[in-house]
Amino acid sequence: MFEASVYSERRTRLAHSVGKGTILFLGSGELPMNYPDNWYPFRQDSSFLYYWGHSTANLAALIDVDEGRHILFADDPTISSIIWSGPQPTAAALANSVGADHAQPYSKLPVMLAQCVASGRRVHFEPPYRQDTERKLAELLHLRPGSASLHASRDLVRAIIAQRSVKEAREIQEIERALAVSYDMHVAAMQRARPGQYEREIAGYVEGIAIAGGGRLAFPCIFSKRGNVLHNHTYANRLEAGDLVVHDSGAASSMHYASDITRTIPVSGTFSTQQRAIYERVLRAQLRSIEAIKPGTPFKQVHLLAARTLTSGLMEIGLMRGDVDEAVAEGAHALFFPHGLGHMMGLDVHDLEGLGEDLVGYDETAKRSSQFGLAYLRLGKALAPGYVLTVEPGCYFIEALMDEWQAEGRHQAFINYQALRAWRGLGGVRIEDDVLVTGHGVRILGKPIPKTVQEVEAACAA
Ligand SMILES: [Mn+2]
Repeated sequence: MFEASVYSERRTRLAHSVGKGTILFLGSGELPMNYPDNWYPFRQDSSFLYYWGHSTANLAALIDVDEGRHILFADDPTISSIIWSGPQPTAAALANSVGADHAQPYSKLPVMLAQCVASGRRVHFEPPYRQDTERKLAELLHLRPGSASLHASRDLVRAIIAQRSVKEAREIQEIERALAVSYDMHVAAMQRARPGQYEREIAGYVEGIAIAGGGRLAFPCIFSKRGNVLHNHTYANRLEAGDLVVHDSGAASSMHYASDITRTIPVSGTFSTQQRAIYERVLRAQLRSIEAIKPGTPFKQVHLLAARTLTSGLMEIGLMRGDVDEAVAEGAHALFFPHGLGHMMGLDVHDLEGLGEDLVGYDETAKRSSQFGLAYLRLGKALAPGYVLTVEPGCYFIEALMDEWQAEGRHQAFINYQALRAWRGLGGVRIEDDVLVTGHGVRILGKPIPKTVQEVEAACAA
């Protein structure tokens, strides 16, 4: 954890932005997986982590904005919880270590909330994304079951997004700690992906590195030779010579900051001519996009630059044709690159997305498009110093999509369906790094992970 003043200063700033009323934070509880006492791995709510630090279940907290009081609700450990889970801090110690004014037993929370409501003060809370939190909110605030999201505070949501989007130096350090582990995960995967190995063997090894690094995976790993299935979470395939594997994984730091890296690995250890042709074009799109990042530039513009770079690359090898700008304006490139260029990253791998994807990624500087492909762009708005985001262009050969578009004769002016036949089965290529928007431009975070054709092949050979 950071020192106590970090949390109390963050809360003071938040209270100032929200202005008046009471801000309620509900920490996460344990969630049963298959019977009551067998739980999913615990993950604290990210705003709770940001403002109150503690990663223990069943905590809640209030900021009384009007009185300037910060109260943590927690129960002292019972003897049975100590028997099963070991020594634990008292509620007072928990409150003290995050600079709260005092601790109250959890049972006092409904009483204090009732007082706020009775005195006509607004209780601000974030929209819940878990059913248990939603139910608890409804109970505490006497809301109709299922309606808590409708009563969530826009003022609070906006204030949290504004604050958490701009990363502090200490947060960048945490993200780079996570990236140091991701470096090991990705280099190890390059060294181990060999013909005869199963995807699950590498995926399991990679997850082990994340755990050994002191955290966990920031999200379920993708390790698949069917990289053209964008969120492929199965690891059943046997790797064969000539396969191309998309490996998208990232460690979380011990303080739960995410990292999110993708590399594409040739199982043979060297790229085939076709694989290399696609790989180099995706890499060019990724490098140009990163170069274009600076404060004030809408990320939607950077996404479109990536799309144009990829499109002109695909024109070089005869898969696309016509005018690059027109092809991208019409959305023809989305056959190959149907997803967005990147997203915010922080405590959440898709940072803050629980507060509303459009509220995080869009504003008056960029509206979400409804065009196929561009519509999936999670971040479109102008970038600001302190933002951390991913840059992850890709190129995929998605059989069902190619068949559907060809049958419809879609974008025939820009796509050479005839030539495309020879590329079926290549799978996909994605290359992803995490970057920080600085005062003037951009910095790629973490130690450089092998990325050029030469670097990846050298890492595979090691
Ligand atoms: Mn990502």
